[in-house]
Amino acid sequence: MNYITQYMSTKIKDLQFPSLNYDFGALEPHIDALTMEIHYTKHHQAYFNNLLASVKGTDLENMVLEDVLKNINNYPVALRNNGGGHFNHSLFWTIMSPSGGGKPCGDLANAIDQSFGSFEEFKELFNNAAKTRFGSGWAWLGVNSDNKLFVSSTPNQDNPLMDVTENNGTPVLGLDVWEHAYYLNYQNRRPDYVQAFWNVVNWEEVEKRYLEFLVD
Ligand code: MN3
Repeated sequence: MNYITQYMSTKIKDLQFPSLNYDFGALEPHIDALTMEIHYTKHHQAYFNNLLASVKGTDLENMVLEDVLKNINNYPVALRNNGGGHFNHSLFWTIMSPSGGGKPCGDLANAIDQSFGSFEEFKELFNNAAKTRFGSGWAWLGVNSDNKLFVSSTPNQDNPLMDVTENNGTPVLGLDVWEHAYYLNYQNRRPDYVQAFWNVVNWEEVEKRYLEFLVD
């Protein structure tokens, strides 16, 4: 079952920790192997474990994570942090690939041009969102309920699904700008990490998500 379908229908208690479809070193030199290993096996695993622990034995374990995130204001903060953390990282691993980079094509490329003027203008907006997010958080490309693309950033493990965010919609591309995502290789140079990210973006996966989340 792919990631998207899994989150649309799976109860939190039945969620599986996702597999990584490439080696830890596969994204080098853009993202180094040790960062990937620690990020995936320690940080993401901890969000996942804490998510399951926080709902265990409660009615919440029978909820679908996406529904919880969309109404996160009604739920305990542990779900916002760990449910968001699990969702965000699960997306993050899939929208990167050793054979990534380049430009989007097809319907997504057209939508980006229509929404932002050009791919370059979109990248500049996204880069700014990633670079100016103060402290820990994420930059996003999302699609809203009017099928419009938007660029945003969120603090901590929030994401555009959450009712607490300003730009509400479904994320189709996300960049983790927590220091744990880049500090070993880039230290304080977040802009260099943001720039390098474009070399590993899996545009096929981003477009798949974009098409799947368009509202009829
Ligand atoms: Mn992270």
